[in-house]
Amino acid sequence: MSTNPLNPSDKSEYAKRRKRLIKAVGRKTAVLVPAATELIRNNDNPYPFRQASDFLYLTGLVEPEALLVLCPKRPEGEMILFVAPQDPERARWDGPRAGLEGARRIYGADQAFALNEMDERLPELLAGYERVTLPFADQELMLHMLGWLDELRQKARSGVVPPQTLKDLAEPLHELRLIKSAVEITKMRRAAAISAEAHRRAASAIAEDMFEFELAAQLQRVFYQHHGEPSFAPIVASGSNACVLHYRANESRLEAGQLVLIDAGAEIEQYAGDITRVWPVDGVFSKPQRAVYELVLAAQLAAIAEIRPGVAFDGPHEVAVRIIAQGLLDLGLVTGSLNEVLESGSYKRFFMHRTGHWLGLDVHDVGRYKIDGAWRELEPGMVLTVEPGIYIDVAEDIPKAYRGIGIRIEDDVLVTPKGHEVLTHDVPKTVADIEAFMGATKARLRLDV
Ligand SMILES: [Mn+2]
Repeated sequence: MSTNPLNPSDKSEYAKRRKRLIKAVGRKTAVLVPAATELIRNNDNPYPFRQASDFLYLTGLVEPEALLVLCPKRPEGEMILFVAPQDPERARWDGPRAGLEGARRIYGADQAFALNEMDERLPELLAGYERVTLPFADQELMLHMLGWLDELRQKARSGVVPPQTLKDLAEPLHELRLIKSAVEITKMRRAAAISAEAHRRAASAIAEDMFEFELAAQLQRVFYQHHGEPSFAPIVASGSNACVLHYRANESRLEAGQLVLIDAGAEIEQYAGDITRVWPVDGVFSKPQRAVYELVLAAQLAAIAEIRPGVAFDGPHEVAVRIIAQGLLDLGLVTGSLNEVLESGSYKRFFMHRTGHWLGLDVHDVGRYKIDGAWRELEPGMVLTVEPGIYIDVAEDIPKAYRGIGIRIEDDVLVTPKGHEVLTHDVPKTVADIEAFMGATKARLRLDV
């Protein structure tokens, strides 16, 4: 558990976010945001703790067993934290906690209470608010909420009016999280740069007969050396394993003549990077591999070029689909006219996912993609991935040369006021750059022996 104090600029950033949330939900609304609970991996042994992104976004506190309560206009202060009190006995085993004093001093709570006082104190905190906004997805908190409302209803006779409406926290909060602040963009640039460094390191280690998990280890070494961790389980997929979109076994051997697809990213200060690159095990693409690679790359570059404020979220995907559909026709993998391929969706046999997703505290970050049924427009401060792919199954009707080729190319892109910025630019991507990078690596390895 991290006990790092917040630096002063972060402290005011969290205060700003809480203010914005209060503004979004209205001053007659109380807000409840729970921390994540610790999960047991196996007997007595917890998973590494990861704070709930919503709670983290509003507090910076990385501890389980906590609840943030925002009570706008309350004379004693708007921000209340329920936390685990300091406990010397538990600190002996698990390290110190912020405690009630730390909740106030470090995290800026106006008042702090022990978490086990929650049931006793919540009804009085909520009394007088018209609405309560809380995560509907949290069943345990919802059950508590019903209990608190019940208690308030019983007191209603004595003139206290309980809140009449419950609203889901996800919508207002996730809209805020979708637009990244300057502080967040700085962190995301670092997550992107460290993710890129990890990909370069893994690529430089690629050699015939290596296991996929050995490459995963190269990636993770870089993440952990920067005090980060993987933002999701790394995918290292050689040969036709690359056609399994979420391949995680990572236990095949790399063979000469194959490609190896690596989809991995660092989580740094809780912000995710997410990069995919494809490398030839020998350092050189074969002609069919190169043809498919160039096609995906053309689609990816064109999709990135689409990104600017005012473009629909789907715009980059549509551009990528068109290029890939035409390319599949040129390769003879689909038949008909371009319009027929697009309308029938026959390209989806080889390109079956969307071109990207939001990126932030969560690798598949929050925020709606559509508003009232229509794709929303991109705005400055949004961060999304651009990751078209082609996955050619091993089947009788596929020319032998193309069977089992799986290619995805992914970068993280910030929408800027004038266009976009590719955060993950620092990994080779063109065929020439990849072959030069791997050639240089192999030359260096030859010198080593
Ligand atoms: Mn991704």
